[in-house]
Amino acid sequence: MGTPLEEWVEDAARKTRPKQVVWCGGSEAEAQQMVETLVAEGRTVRLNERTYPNCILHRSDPSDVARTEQVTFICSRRKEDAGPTNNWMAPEEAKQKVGALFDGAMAGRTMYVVPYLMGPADSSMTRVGVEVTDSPYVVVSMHIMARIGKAALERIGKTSDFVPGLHSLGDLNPKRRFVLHFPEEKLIWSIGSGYGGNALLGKKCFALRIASCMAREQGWMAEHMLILGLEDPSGKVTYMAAAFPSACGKTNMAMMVSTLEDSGYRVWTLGDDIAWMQPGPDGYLHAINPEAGFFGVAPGTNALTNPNVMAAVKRNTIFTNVAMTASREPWWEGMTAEAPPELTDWQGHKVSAGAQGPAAHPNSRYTVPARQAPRISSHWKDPAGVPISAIIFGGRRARVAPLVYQSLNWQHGVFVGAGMASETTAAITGEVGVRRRDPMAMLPFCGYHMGDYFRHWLEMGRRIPHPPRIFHVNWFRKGPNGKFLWPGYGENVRVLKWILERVNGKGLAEETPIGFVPTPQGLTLDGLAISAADLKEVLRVDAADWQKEAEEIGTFFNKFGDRLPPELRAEQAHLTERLHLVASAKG
Ligand code: SAT
Ligand code: MN
Repeated sequence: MGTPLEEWVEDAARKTRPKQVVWCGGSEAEAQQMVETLVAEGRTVRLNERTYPNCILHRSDPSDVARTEQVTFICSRRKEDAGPTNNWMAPEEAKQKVGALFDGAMAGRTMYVVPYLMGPADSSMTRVGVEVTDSPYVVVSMHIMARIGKAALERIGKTSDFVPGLHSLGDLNPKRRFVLHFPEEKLIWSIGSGYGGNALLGKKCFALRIASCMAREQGWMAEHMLILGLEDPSGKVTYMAAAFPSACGKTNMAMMVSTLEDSGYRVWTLGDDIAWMQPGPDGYLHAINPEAGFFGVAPGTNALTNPNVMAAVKRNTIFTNVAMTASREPWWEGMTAEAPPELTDWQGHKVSAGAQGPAAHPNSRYTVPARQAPRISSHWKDPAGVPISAIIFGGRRARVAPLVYQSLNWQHGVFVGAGMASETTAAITGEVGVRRRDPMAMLPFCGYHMGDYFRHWLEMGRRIPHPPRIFHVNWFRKGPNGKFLWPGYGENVRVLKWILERVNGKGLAEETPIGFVPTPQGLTLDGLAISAADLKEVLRVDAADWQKEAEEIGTFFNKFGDRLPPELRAEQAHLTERLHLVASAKG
């Protein structure tokens, strides 16, 4: 009898029948070996070794370029435990149907066994996973995104205390693509895709969907949040976690180059996508970044919008589905004002100037080690995590939501997060720009009934003696001319500065029906070219718009039936009441 891990790996091999099984230790030599394999497969090229040392460009199958939510399932025993926002499949049915696809799926291929840690090796908040996969691209990506090898194996030892994830490319046919989560067993099965969150099982599948279930059982939180530190002129760093849907700028925000550096406000990077948080002995909510790398959206990134990202991706980086210049450098829309004269597009075709459509896929990505972020915080691997003073929710909203507002208290903050909405992006397969409710940016990632998830949030608030203050931001509001009202990127530090002041009981604000909104004087605006009219508009709370918003949130809440915590229904009623009062005072 082997250990539970050995037995599970043997089982996986018996089912998928690979020609060989290779255990991955995470060494640099192994990574290089995998790159050789990838290059030989023909969809991967090495980039310019002089300007982009140790960087590769991988071109995915054209039908496999983003997460596919419609084939992502929560396979809980009872349907109602998956809730109304998840696709559900009965575990037995899932194992039969998708198990058949796994039969012999790795025939002729190598099965790689990737043991990995989510979190620093010495943290009590860290958890372990093992992914078996037949994709060398997944292995090289996991090398960057997680901590692989010995430390993970040591932690597992003879126990069964790991989250197993079985992954195969299958035949890459979208019709035979499934991403399955078994929350009771803490097991992941994914087949038919090699892209991002569908295939790097440590990321959304484990660190969010499965971890959200563990967190609820064990009294912590697994959230779709970046983590950053804002240093003030005294040198003190205040930590914040922010939840935005995919491709709304989390990586850019976490790696922001503050435009207020000269006056002593600097942003330190800790994480760009996922935060695991637990109350610490000091009574604060502490956060770790379970990942070790960033999987960021490339298009739009440039030396002006985010010099830190541009510097970070200059070496040891995997680019996926970006374009390539004649000198074998990566390129994407928005990187330079004009496209280079000769380009190879994301599918490997030569394109000439004026060609139709983008040369880089809109969801093209860079995968970069976190340690390469120029402003990586010295605490990013702190086993105790960092104390979080502010939680920030945000989305893409062309209208309605002001630049920033602060919730009245934790319960109201949970309501703000639960009612969040955003316009969809290229990070998921489907139509772009459609507004959808995306509570806490967890709609596609919560592994259980979202009504229970809201309840868990309320419960956590009661258990944290010094809970973070909760805010909402919107960098994407547009004026009547369709232009963004706020410059965004490094200028967003001005909003963070106000948040910092509010956390410290300062910061000028007006109390509105939706919460505290900065007064125009409350924001530090020196050096910023924004007209008084635009500023007013970006901060405006329109009672009529918000009445509609409140109504829509109410309708959305109906989905959750009697699992919706009554506190949230009450918050929605209070908001409606406050809006009514303001409207009638004006009317
Ligand atoms: O593909 S991922 O899920 O890793 C990226 C995202 O959609 O947030
Ligand atoms: Mn994400």
